[in-house]
Amino acid sequence: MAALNDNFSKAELRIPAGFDISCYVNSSAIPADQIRAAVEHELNTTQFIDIHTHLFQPSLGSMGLWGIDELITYHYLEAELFRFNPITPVEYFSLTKRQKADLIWKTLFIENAPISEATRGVVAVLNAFGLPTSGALTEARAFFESRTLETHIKEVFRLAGISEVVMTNDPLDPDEAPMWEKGAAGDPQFHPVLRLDRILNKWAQHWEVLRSQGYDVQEDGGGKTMAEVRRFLGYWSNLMKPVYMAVSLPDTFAYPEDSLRVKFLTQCVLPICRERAIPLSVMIGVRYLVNPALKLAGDGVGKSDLRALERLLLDFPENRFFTSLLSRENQHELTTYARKFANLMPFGCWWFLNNPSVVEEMTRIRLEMLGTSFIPQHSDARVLEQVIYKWRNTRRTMAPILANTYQLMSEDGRPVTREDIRHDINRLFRENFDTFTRRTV
Ligand code: RAT
Ligand code: ZN
Repeated sequence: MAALNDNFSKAELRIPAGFDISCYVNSSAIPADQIRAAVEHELNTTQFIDIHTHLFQPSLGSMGLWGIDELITYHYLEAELFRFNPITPVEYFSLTKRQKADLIWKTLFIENAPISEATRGVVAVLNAFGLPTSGALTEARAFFESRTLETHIKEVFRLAGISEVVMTNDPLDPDEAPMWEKGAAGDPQFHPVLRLDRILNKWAQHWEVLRSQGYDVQEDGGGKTMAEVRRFLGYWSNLMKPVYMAVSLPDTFAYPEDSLRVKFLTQCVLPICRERAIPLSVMIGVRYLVNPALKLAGDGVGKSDLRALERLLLDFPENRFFTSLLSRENQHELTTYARKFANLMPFGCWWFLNNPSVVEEMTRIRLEMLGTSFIPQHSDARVLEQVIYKWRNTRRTMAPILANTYQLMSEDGRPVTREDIRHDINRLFRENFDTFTRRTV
């Protein structure tokens, strides 16, 4: 019998009782009517690597969010609250966390059926832990309060079918940075990423912070600024040992351009990435705070001119770029660029794109144009338990897409084997990340 992952029961793997899995254990062709089950089996038994989240290793203390009130006050749900409840953002943000959660729960889960992607996610998490999905939150709150973080993380990862997550670590976050400097212990389940938004997007508000730390930088980027920012990034790379560096960029991102952002990018970030042999992740297409009153929920999306990315890929062939774009309209173009530039790794269906209809479209385009040479999804989880529903949804959306792909291949004359499916899923959800980051595994 195939070596089923011990972490999954047969029921969890959705293998019907009496189902013949012998075609999975040798390299014989899988019959057409069993391709879908074979794909589901491999998706369910492969432990994915979650390549971009906002989760934190336990040694970073209260940075890491988890539990029912955090799940319900996720900013994706805050944005939905204002569509259904007349409360103003000012009134809402003056509430305590628990009051906010109660209001969102009442509005989006009790007075209305939770049919949106983000609301269904909370339901799926409650369901995964056997908690009530309607009515009062009392039992859910008591359950999460009774958990100890380390064992809870293990259980959450097991339910999500992931082995590791990649964090987002900001060296200019006044809460986070001191913990790294005090020597926060590393964790094999959480990989650091050096996030650059405050340097590349908000230099005017942060140059003095660097200066106060002893870096000889100037607001206009003159003098020793470039060398000093390189020194800053080198210091933080030594401290965090990031698997890559990352930045989110506006839809208006331009390159080449006579701007401080582009100077920092080309004279500081890309050289350090080359020196350390790590990729840079560029996430392009955010329209920051289109509605500032909504705070974290206030960002929007804009279509980008990808000639900027094209020039970066062309000018820096020795750098590797993970890329995720926020606009649906940019996705086909990005996939085409990946066919031109091997130093580009498209990843994920980011933020407003992480809905089954769009994920399906994007994934089909990518598979048809790139085979398995991309990374289909990341969770972007901000609250620990979100990985359970986000990865469940990914598996659910992927299964028919991949099954259809193999079906077409078989119809065209190349039978599909269990090894093909296992190899491809492993490549999509693990190996492409390991290879692109040149991680030794
Ligand atoms: O998806 C999100 O939660 C956004 O708010 C952003 O954090 C985005 O994912 C990012 O990394 O900038
Ligand atoms: Zn993110």
